[in-house]
Amino acid sequence: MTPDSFSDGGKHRSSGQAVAHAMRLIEEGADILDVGGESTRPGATPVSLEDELARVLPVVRQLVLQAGVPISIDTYKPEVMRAAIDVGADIVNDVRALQEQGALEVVAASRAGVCLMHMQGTPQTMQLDPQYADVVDEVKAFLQARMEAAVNAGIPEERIVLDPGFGFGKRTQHNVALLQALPGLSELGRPVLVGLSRKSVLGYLTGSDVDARLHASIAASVISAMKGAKIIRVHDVKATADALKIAAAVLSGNE
Ligand code: 7PM
Repeated sequence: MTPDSFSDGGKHRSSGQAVAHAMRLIEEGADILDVGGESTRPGATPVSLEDELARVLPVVRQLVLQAGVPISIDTYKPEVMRAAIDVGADIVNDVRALQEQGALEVVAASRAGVCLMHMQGTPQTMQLDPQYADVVDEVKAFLQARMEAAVNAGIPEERIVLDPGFGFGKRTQHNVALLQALPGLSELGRPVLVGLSRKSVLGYLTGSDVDARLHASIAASVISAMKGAKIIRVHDVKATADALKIAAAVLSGNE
């Protein structure tokens, strides 16, 4: 629901259009819908609380009634989390891993699930000069620490999923290292979520522009699944769902 959403370009800006698109994604095989009102694109300008609420709440409200799949709210603002949960959102997807003041408490006071994501820096500056001694160790330690903070705040471990945050303060080498090391993240004991769909790292590796990254995105989804990811966040649902059926067939009896 952002005018500058990097890969869908704000194509679904009116609530009606967004709901129609969401219903199509479900027909294509989406198991969860993630609704966001502030772009996390590198360098994107922040959105006011009022604008974000006005963008996402009508859509969340309608999808809760209509979608028949869990609805996730993509926000780092505790006020947006609470409002979305109040109208029926099931999951909080937070690129700041509940580090905003009051965010842990909002989720703890609800029955919502939460995705805790790693990011180095902020969306405004994260891609300027990402630096790690060991990206895999640092991401894993961060996710473990945030999971502990969440559990200490009263969020049961069973409600948490973990995400290395591909593209969020990472160079190609860091993204590739994290994908290679994905099985190690599952050792933290919670499902791992991966979002690589159409991202720049795929552009660097293929030379393809954002609107021509479907094949690279499919490859990334299949590799992620084979390396243990349980939730894959994508834009191209039908193609990904087909590809993941092959991965699932290979994985069955093997986990
Ligand atoms: C640059 C980085 C441009 C990221 C656009 C994006 C994720 C997410 C997004 C993710 C979780 C995009 C994004 N990516 N939430 N939100 N994990 N949990 O591709 O990887 O839509 S925004």
